[in-house]
Amino acid sequence: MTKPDILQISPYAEWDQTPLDAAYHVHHLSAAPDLSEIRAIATTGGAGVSDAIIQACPKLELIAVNGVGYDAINLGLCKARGVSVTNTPGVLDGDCADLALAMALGLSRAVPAADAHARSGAWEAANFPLQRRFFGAKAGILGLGRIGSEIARRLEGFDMQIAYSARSEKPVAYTYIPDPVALAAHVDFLFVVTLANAETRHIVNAEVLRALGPNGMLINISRAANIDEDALLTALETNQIAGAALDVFEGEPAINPRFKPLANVLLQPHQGSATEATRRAMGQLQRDNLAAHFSGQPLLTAVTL
Ligand code: 8YV
Repeated sequence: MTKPDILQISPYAEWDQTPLDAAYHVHHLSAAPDLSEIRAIATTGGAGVSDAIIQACPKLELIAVNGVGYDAINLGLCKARGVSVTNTPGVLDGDCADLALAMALGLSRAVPAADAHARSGAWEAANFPLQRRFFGAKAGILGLGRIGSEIARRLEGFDMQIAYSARSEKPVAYTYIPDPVALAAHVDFLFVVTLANAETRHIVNAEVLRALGPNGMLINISRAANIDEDALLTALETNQIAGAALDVFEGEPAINPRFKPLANVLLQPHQGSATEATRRAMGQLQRDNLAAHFSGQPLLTAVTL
């Protein structure tokens, strides 16, 4: 049987590349391939696929994303072209939640700066300043989906008082505060976990940041577009909020240089799902979706178009 032609957008680890090469005739975007026979595209959440590439593949049937986020893909265009989209939900929730907690704890207790204090010998001259207590505080979760729920479950172990916003109230014991401004005003730590789309663009704006206030800390492990980054930088520079821990940035991997001198930020290079175990599971789910498609089975994790 001839292998289906697929287009790969960005490089993969060997454990993903080897099985992909075994099952498909893989064309790499970096090699300026002929796109006329491409039936599926394999990409990542960050890289997505441009409209131009989708348009240039006349036989395209499926875009399989290695990632839970599909905001870098034009779903309207896919729908119009009859192209299915799959992502990899579920398998990365635990790692993303772990990192959100690590970032919140690291920010509130200034772990990176304290490490530098011990490492540099500054401790010999002065004790490290006292920091902010995390356990027992009020936490807000903007977007109580799969990852948000895993964060909340972990926060219960820290005796946090948990509130959340979501499109509708959920059968959970946490306080439902749908309005982002009211949620921010209510909490000490605001976790941004919502998926990114036109509705959520800049959902965390200057008003939300003002409501979070000078004792409030922001943690973003979702997408940069959910926050008005310029407003956030101003809020951080003027101590309008106490601090921010960020895993995602506008224009990443380049980040706005205004972040670099700030002492009240903790910065991560988009690490939410970045453990080997989770990346292997994501790759497997992506290939399972491709295999389901090419064997005429229902897709395992299709995105609703
Ligand atoms: C990675 C992500 O950027 O799942 C997502 O949406 O942002 C991340 O897990 C990437 O997609 C890994 O391939």
